[in-house]
Amino acid sequence: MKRTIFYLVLILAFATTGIVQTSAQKEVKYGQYNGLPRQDQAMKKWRENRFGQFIHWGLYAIPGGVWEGKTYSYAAEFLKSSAKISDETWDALANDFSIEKYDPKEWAKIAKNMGVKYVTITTKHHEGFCLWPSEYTEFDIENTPYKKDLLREFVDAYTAAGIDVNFYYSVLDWHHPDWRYDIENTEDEVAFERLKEYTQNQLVELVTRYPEVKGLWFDGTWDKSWKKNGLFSYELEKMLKDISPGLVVNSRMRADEYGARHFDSNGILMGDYESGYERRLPDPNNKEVLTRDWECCMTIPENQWGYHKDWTISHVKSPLELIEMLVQCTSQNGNFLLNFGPMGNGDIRKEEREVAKEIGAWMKQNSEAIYGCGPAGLVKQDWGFYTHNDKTGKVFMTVFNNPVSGKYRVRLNKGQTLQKASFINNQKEALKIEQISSTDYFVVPEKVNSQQPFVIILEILNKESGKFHQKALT
Ligand code: JFZ
Repeated sequence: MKRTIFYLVLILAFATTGIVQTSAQKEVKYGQYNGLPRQDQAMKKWRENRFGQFIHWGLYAIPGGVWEGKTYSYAAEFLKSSAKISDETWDALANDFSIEKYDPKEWAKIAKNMGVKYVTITTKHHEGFCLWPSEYTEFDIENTPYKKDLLREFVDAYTAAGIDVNFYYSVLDWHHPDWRYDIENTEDEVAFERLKEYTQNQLVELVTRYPEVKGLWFDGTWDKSWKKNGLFSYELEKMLKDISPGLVVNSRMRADEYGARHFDSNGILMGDYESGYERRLPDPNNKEVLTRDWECCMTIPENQWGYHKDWTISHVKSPLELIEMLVQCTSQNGNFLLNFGPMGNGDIRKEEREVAKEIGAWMKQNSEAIYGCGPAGLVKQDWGFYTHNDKTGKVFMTVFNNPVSGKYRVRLNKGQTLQKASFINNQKEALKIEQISSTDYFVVPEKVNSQQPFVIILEILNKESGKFHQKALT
């Protein structure tokens, strides 16, 4: 009896604190309004692209993390704040933005050879400097020695190379007098209203001036001021999509009316894809990410987005590490956006050229395992990652870890058989297969290249339908 009373009291206590009601849905007015995942052509293209290039370029590329002889190890695009540089001094950098080595056609060629299908460029980062001639500010490319619209040249060059162009835009703006971290009084409120107008004007300007743009990548949206303006970001997303149908927008743009970001207060993703994987990847066994679109953005050094002169201050990822990340993202339904920070003179540093070249060489052989691919719905094995092309039904195993036994385990789902395994670059020749049980096999190649990740294509047949493996079977 005592125990029953004890439990009753416990239940009552939880009920009144609301803990037992965590599953209750809140009414969210400014949350997601599209059905997700989006299945229109523009979104399908975004998803099939899988591999993109991020470009962080602005005035911060000129000092490159070094100020008055001192090297600042924190992210170079934050130098104004790390080195406590005054607005005046920073803004004067625009006079030195002559970018005499800027050659967008060459940039596009480097990107194309690396194998990316899309690019996302910072039109305005936190410093507030605009890479396009904006009607709404003087702090832009027009007022530099370069004068010309570098963004137009960029969009043209990348578009001609068949690479989809997306714009990054930071709402947070250190240059704009009306930007506020929080809204604490009427003065802040009035100022932030002007900032909202500026933001909207510039974004409308961008999607109108550059109708080729495929997507917007918002940043600097974590401040209280923005979080208090859920309705505004909700309406802005709609407005921009009306002007530019098909536009793909990241989850970082929005906050709902309760200030929840990326996911609304009911846990529903906002925007079209999740953009929270920043310099990190999901756990390889995370199944939740398979249900939605997402993108991981990655730096080559530890944490440098803008150009930093000294890359010896942190670990610099090798092309092999980056290829592994790209394959992992694909295997878990995500895109991989690899960052480049061009130099203040417009050149691409040699380390980045080298990375691009090596990834490109790998992609030339193996990109069939990336483009248009996604999760395979098979149990992950230690040798690496499976990817799968829904259209062809092909399954790819990309090997990063060679087993000492020389045997590569494959575990199928019930009702499937492994018909054939072959190297991606020699599909006529079948590799030896040993069946271990009704679901498990070993693929046993005679010889492997242990210097590079390699791809084996599997033909998996579903016994009942006679069709090749489909992801939906899982
Ligand atoms: C932001 C920027 O501050 C940075 O300069 C760069 O542009 C990057 C792509 O985005 O940095 C972030 C944003 C979000 C997180 C971390 C750094 N985050 O969610 O952990």
